[in-house]
Amino acid sequence: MRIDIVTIFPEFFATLDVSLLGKARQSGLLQTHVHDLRDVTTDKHRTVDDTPYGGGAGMVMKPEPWGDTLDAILADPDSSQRPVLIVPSPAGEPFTQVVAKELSQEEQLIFACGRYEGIDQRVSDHFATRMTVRPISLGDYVLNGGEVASLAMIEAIGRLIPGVVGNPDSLVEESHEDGLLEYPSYTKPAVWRDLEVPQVLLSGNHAAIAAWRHEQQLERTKRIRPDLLPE
Ligand code: JDE
Repeated sequence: MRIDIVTIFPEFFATLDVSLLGKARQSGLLQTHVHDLRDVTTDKHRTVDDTPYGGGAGMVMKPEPWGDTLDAILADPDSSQRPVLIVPSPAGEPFTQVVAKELSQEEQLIFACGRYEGIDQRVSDHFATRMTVRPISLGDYVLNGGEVASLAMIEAIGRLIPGVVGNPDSLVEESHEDGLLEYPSYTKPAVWRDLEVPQVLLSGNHAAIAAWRHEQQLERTKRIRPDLLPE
């Protein structure tokens, strides 16, 4: 998979060198390209924003630097035929494990990291003819820019690329595919600060352990995320 990131803060993406995704990049399973939006500006102040038409607070990102940067990415002979343009935004569709799985099967993703109050709408409108544009929200809160949201999505997507996670079993168990929250996990020692590991986990009875874990998942989901349960 190829991932392009367009941002005015390329330093945020230095962390792509570490951990699992760093290994995926070293092994060639993942290529990442970070583009500084200000590199295509020509004025002394390297301006990327301006005041909103119609008035209102804050600034809006100008369309020209986005157009020039995205044109250059599409013109790269290694770019795919129709990449997916992901625009992190509180106004996007919710990011879920299902969305991560879909995106992990794409050849090329481009993350457009907006700052200020957002990006001139015509950038999405124009590139929708040349890419699949998906505004995506990490959750119902406002960040200062799309960078941190992009990093979270890249991590969730990157670990689903075949070969990136060492043990595929760990993907199946955590996959949220049953739509329930995870069961609680324990490891050694069996007693820590007077707290004991639940006896059933030490019993060796695999059916009883599976039943207990499922019960724990249901109880947690009912208590913390009742919206995930069917009627
Ligand atoms: C992504 N969940 C939240 C923020 C924004 C007022 C202030 C700022 C592309 O347009 C954007 C992007 C962002 C940054 O992303 C997030 C986010 N998932 O905040 C604004 C909108 N209204 C606009």
